[in-house]
Amino acid sequence: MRKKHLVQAVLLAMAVTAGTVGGTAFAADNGLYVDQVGYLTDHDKVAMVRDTGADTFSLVDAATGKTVYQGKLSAPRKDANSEETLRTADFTGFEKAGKYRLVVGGNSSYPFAIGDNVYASTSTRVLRSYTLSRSGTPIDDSAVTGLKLKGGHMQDREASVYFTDKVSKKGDKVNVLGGWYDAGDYGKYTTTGSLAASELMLAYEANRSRFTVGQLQFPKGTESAEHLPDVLSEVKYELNFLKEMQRKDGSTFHKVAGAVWPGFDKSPDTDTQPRFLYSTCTASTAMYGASLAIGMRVFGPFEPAYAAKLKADADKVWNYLSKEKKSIYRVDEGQESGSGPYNDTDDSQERLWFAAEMFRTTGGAKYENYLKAHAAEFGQKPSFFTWDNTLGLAQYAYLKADGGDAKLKAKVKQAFLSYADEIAGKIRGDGFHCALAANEYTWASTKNAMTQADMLLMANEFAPKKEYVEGALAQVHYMLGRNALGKSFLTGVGADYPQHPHNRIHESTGAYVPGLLVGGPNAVSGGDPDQTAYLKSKHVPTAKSYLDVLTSWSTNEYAIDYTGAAAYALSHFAKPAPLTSEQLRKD
Ligand SMILES: [Ca+2]
Repeated sequence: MRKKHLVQAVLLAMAVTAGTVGGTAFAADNGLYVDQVGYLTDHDKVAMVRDTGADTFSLVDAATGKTVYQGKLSAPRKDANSEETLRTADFTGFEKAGKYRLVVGGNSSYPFAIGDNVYASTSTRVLRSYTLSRSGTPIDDSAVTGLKLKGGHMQDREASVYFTDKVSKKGDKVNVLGGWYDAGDYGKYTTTGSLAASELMLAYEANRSRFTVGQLQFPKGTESAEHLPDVLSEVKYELNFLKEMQRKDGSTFHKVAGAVWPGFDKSPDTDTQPRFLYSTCTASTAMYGASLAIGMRVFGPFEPAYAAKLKADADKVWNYLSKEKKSIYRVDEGQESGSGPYNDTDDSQERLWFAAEMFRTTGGAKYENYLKAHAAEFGQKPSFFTWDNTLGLAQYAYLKADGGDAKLKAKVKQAFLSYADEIAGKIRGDGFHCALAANEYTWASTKNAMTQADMLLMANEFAPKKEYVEGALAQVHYMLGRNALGKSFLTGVGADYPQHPHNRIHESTGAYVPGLLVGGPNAVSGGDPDQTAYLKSKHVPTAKSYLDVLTSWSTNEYAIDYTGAAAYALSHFAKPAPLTSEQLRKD
């Protein structure tokens, strides 16, 4: 969503829609679309096939080529968003664990696994990507990715406030060291930082058994606590940074970044430009409050004193927002010259989220009173949650809370489930079983799909339905290559994954960080110059509006909140497993 500016003339003259990767002899787009990681036993197992008239398929053992299963393809169906005519190959009945390829006519798919835990390394790589995005600390991941940093943006110890108001003075120095880099740039934002930390904590809360100590194989010297599941050590690193962003009155700074976009040759170590604290925003402050409320619950059993500190900061947020009732998004000239705006000028959904999380955590009447006072908005059908609209998360928190007003709960539940059923309907109607409607192929479309997966899994907690779980898993398949491009949108995962993600750490260090979710197809012209030119150059089907080029930040950049949406869904389907460095590197 952030508007980025092209600062470097690194225009790659490549217009790659389906690159060939990994030395495989199999064409990237031969019309066979599989999840390039694999399929789970006891779940639907479906691949899509471009219609060529063939009406049978087989599965062959990837090592021996021996046929292990044969079946009939479905009748052909036209798919609107990809403009392909597709058949489905359904091998749900084949449950033998192993590595296979799909064969139709003379064509053979990428290999994929069938098993009861095929996403273990994918899920771990996704979680590890946060560790490798840490700012303000040395990183030595020579055992896995080779990423080595002395410590990025150590100047954040003395970031300068960019504006003057009642609380801060322009030029004040504040220590905001640490936290995660947001995306392909080196900004750190309260908005997405709070959301991503929350996504990981909610994933932990929903599936605690999926998170263990030692799971992330932290790089040498990484700050972590042995009594915490690794994911909570990772989240704590971000919460400790967000705490530094909170001001005396309970509000937060909106972001810390440089005044110019760093070049692609700048690593976190060598981008030594001064950094500034820009803006304050009630929506991002409320999101910070929500992350504190969740933190109180998940850290409480391990570290009661830490949870109490989170509570004290959450109280400060509550008091601030109680006094400051208007939605504030402060704008000073020049604040967007080297970072994205994340401009949310309607904080109503974020205030609801904060209140609902506080009610879930504490049961305090004042929090529910806030929800009741805003019942009309709170009871609306949500959309998939985003950094600028967290209504869905607010509703989920309230529905998970003990007690509460039966009437309001029924209304909220009905709203949430009506949206879940709408998602399920879209999946049934899509040729690739993707949840995205045509108008949802926007900037960060893969995140839009994964967030809908998350909301199906959330709905499944109140109203268990096989269709919700299989619909969520279908979005994992979409993300990992079962899509019109035959492309995995998760870096380093699958057979054909992004080769040139918009990522300054990659470009400046030569290391490749796996497990980052890139934005994917964006059919809305104007996202970035490459994407705009591509869409103008010829007719591009909606579901194929993607470029694997460095400078297409509106299709090929990752962000911590995109990856968080993927982490949530994957943690439902993946169990921890002992993994080698090789398994954590790349497929
Ligand atoms: Ca909002």
